[in-house]
Amino acid sequence: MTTMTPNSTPITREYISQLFELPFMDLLLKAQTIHREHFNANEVQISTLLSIKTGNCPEDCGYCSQSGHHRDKTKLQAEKRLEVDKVLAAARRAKASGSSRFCMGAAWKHPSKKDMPYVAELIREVKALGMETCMTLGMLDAEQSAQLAEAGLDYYNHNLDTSRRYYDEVVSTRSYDDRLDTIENVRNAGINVCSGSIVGMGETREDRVDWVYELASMPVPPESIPVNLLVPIKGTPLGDKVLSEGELPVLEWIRTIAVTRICCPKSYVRLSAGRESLSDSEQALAFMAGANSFFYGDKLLTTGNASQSNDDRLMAQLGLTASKAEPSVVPVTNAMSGSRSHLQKI
Ligand code: SAM
Ligand code: DTB
Ligand code: SF4
Repeated sequence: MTTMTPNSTPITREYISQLFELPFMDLLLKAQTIHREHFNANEVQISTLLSIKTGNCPEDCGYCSQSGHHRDKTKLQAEKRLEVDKVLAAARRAKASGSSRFCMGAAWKHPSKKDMPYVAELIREVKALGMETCMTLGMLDAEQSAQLAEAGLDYYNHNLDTSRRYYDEVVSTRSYDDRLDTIENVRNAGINVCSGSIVGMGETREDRVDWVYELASMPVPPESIPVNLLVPIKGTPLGDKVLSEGELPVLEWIRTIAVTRICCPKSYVRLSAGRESLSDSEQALAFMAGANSFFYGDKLLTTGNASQSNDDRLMAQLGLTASKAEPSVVPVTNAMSGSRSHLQKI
């Protein structure tokens, strides 16, 4: 089943490219209108992240502080697997502060056989607290995906990160097809898919078009789509490149969010890495563009996040409320009314 445009034609790269070219206000109105047809526009889903195994990763992702390939320059201190009790204490704190989902990340190429009982225990125990669970542990085969599904995992995060074309500039130790295989294994195991990208790594708009096309043309697009804005980390190849050549304008990241919302209308679109450096107004525009999820808590995996107190104040100012573990979806009849004819030209 291919995702369709509002005119009921299959989504094409040309359509996505035309969306990117729209005047900013038209693009935002279109994204906000589509958002309201599928979601309560004043409700956001909140997740908290925790790194359960930090650093010395065998992969060479050019943006990542945790790659063992860049550790001489990033000086990131590697850590062993976090004890179950410590993970659960963090999950309890996240729940108490309003998060509905707890997302656990590990700096692995893939989980090893001896890691599987550990991650299965974490899934069971975090679920027992009444939270949704998400994990991001690197590549998974079909058997591992089935084991995580059996333990009750709700979401698995595995990003495409960029277009197939730009991919070789980003990572060499795992292929684009490896990533698609993991996503397919997760999907086949019945786990919800969380898959997104990083924008601002030196890729072109055409690369962003191709990445949206990859998602929108999946048999079922991911339920959750993080649109990370690169956190440029000194000592990583892509961080250093962006720090010397200049960062992508924030409005292009917001455009990417809006286009993602339009092309994957039923997915949660998440503001992920990069929020710490953004103003309130930039984040408000990102929500206007159809983002309806974000990471809450002072830390992401290894880098800082927008502070909880700032997020609480911003949510209050915008009138946003946190959705429960089972997010509510507004029926189409409650959606913003008004003519959409001008939005259906492309
Ligand atoms: N090791 C696992 C993997 O890569 O599959 C999971 C953890 S990894 C850190 C999860 C995602 O975080 C990456 O795919 C990437 O999209 C995002 N990420 C990592 N470093 C980032 C950075 N500096 N800026 C923005 N996003 C980043
Ligand atoms: C995702 O797409 N973004 C999150 C989550 N999935 C695991 C990770 C962001 C990491 C930002 C860099 C860091 O903190 O190390
Ligand atoms: Fe390892 Fe994930 Fe970082 Fe890549 S993004 S180096 S796989 S932790």
